Parts: sequence; structure tokens; C-alpha cells
Amino acid sequence: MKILITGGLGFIGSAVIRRLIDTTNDEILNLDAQTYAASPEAVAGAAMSNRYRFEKADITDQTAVAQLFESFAPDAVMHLAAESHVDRSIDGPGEFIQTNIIGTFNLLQAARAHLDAHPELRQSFRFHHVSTDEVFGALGPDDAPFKASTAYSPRSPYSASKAASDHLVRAWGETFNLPIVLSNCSNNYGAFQFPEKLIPLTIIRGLRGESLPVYGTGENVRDWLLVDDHARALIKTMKQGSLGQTYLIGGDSERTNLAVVETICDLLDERTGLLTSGPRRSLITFVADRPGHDLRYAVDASVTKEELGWTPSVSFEQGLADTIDWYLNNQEWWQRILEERYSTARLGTEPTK
Ligand code: NAD
Ligand code: TDX
Repeated sequence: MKILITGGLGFIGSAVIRRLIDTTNDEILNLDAQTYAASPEAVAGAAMSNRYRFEKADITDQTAVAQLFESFAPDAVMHLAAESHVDRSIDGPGEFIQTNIIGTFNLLQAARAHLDAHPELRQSFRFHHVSTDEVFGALGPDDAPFKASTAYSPRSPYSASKAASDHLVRAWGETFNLPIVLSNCSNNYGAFQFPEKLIPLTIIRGLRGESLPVYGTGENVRDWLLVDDHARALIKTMKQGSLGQTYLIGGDSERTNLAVVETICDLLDERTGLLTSGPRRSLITFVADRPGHDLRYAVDASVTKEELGWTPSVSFEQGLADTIDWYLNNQEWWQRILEERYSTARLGTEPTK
């Protein structure tokens, strides 16, 4: 297959590309604008393959997107490019509207034009939109996990922009017969995750003996999935998913934020020894809550498991331990980010735009 992947220099997109290059004969065109979140190092191995091509382009640029569809003539699109950090969507929602909504609109229009020009592709073509469980809003402590039929109720600028893009994709499927499939996944963690997100932020700050910010009381719950398990599920969704379906993907690993941070502290203590001040748990600092902080996310991934024959490969505890080892062994990667473009300072407290 010829697969156009957007956002392939990002955390999840790069994991998808590594897996596709390693395990299939597919050809990849990686379309990425190389924002602050991009990490070319994450596809350095894949880039050595003659089945991989990179184009620096912005999905908000309709002309550039249309030209890339024409020149590559994809059999499928996996659309991951997005502004992805909730805290940044509080500080500056404009980029989220542009990339996540307008960018998705441009891709949908380009896919329509592509199929009009190549009607023979219509039967096999797929436009796969990669989305988040945050579109469904917040669960109470005793609520059943989200299902594909759960009503949308986004509450942050990020999740509202992803909900809007989900709706656009479905509308293009219904109205223009675009062959679409969607997936909504819970929180990912693993190698090459940008240090703004909870798990890498805590690992890096913990290693450096810095305070570990926990928003509010730390009782908020997220469901965690290793990025490589998500990448496997995404490839199955794109290749085997039924037309028009939404697949929920999750790790069956709900944890409170406080429990996640405490576990990271203990694993770092085990690996690198205690700080001179003692165990790292003493670095935990409760800070002002995130505005509009969703209490809990959890997904029911049973349909995805049954239909696509997918299941997570590791427990959260094992995946987290492996991830900590990865950050210990790849300090150059994150140290360069800290020097060049992100200091690990708090984001998302003061709306400015
Ligand atoms: P990320 O922030 O790590 O990477 C995003 C990538 O998109 C970057 O390489 C960036 O350069 C690129 N990009 C951003 N704006 C662009 C634009 N205008 N044009 C072209 N490229 C652009 O994100 P991620 O964590 O890998 O998430 C990928 C997708 O998965 C997103 O759509 C996100 O909503 C979704 N998702 C993420 C998670 C998670 O836990 N990280 C969970 C569920 C769903
Ligand atoms: O310093 C922190 N302290 C803290 O308590 C940070 C950065 C976060 N948190 C909390 C907020 C959340 O409850 O930890 C939880 C996880 O936060 P993030 O890593 O920012 O992720 P989240 O907001 O849950 O969203 C993530 O998962 C779903 C991704 O960023 C999204 O792209 C994805 O859709």
C-alpha cells in the first residue's frame, strides 16, 4: 500500500511509521510541518528505507496538501497531525482551530478530489482519522467507560477541536461517500513522547531532582496505553476496519495521576538511587488545577479487540518501567529539547489569546 501519514514526526505517528517500515512492504509519505513537537530522530531508522519519503508541509496549506495527494497518489491516509497538548490549547487555542479543524478539512477535500480523479481506488481507499477519547468528555468515578455510541461532550479547546474534526470526517463519509474510519484512543505513553506530557515530564524532572507538579488533588484518572500498542491497533484499524466505523482503543489501565507519579518516583529511586534529600516522592507538589480539568477517562475497547483481533501487549507497570529505561538511555534526545524549545515550565494556567 501507499500510505500518506500526517504528523509522522510526532510521538504516535513516528511509532506507526517505524512499525510499518519494519513489518510491511508499504510505502510511506510522511507529511509533517515540523512544529515544536516534531522529532526527526524518531524516524531516523525508517528514513533509511527507500519506502519512506518525507515532505515538510503544513496541512493548513490547501495547495500543498492537494499537490502531495496528486504526486503520491495514496491508497490510504492515516491522519495524525494535530496540536495535541491540552495545556497549550488553554494558552493559545488558535493553533488548535487551524491545524485540527481547518487542516482536517483540507485533507478531506484533497481526498475527495483524489478519488474523483482515481475512481478505481474508491473501493479500497481509506481515510483514517486518529482521534482521542477526550471528545466524550469527563466520566464520574462510577460511570461505565466510553463506547463508540457515547455522546460527544468535549470540554477543552483541544478536545473540542478534535471533536469538530471527528464530525467533519463523518460528514464527509455520509455526504460525499468518502471511505472513512475513525479511532479514539486513551492516553499514550512511551518512547519519544514530548516532555510536556505528564509521564515524560515526571521522569525528566524526577531524574533532575526537581519538584513534580500534580494538578489539583491528583485524583484525576486517565487510562494508559503504550504507544507501540496503539500503533499496532492503528495499522489494524486502517487495514481491516469496517467502513464508517469508530474503533475505541485503550489499555484497560486506569490510574490516578498521583499513583502514576508515585510509581515513577519509586522506579527512578530503584534505578538511580535515592536523592541526597531522600525518596523522590518528597518532590511531589500539588499545584493549581488545570482549568476545566476532566476528572476521568476510560474506554471500552471490547469491539476493537473482537473485530480487529487486537489486545495490549504489556501491563502498564511493565510498559512504564521500560519507558523509564528508554528516557534514561536517551538523555541526549530530551536534553536537546530542553535546551532548544521547552524548559518543562508549567503551561496552561493563564489564557492569553
Ligand atoms: P504530537 O504532538 O507528538 O505530534 C504531532 C505531529 O503533528 C508533530 O510532528 C507536528 O509537527 C505535526 N503537526 C502539527 N501541526 C501540523 C500541521 N499544521 N501540519 C502538519 N503537521 C503538523 O502528537 P501525538 O501525541 O503523536 O498525537 C498524534 C495524534 O493522536 C493526534 O491527532 C492526537 O490528537 C491523537 N491522540 C493522541 C494521544 C496521546 O496520548 N498523545 C491519545 C489519543 C489520540
Ligand atoms: O505536570 C502535569 N501535572 C499533572 O497533574 C501535567 C503535564 C499533567 N498533569 C495531569 C493532567 C491530566 O489529568 O496529568 C494528566 C495527563 O496530562 P497530559 O499528559 O497533559 O495528558 P491529557 O491532558 O490527559 O491528554 C493526553 O491524552 C489524550 C494527550 O495530551 C492528548 O493528546 C490525548 O488526546
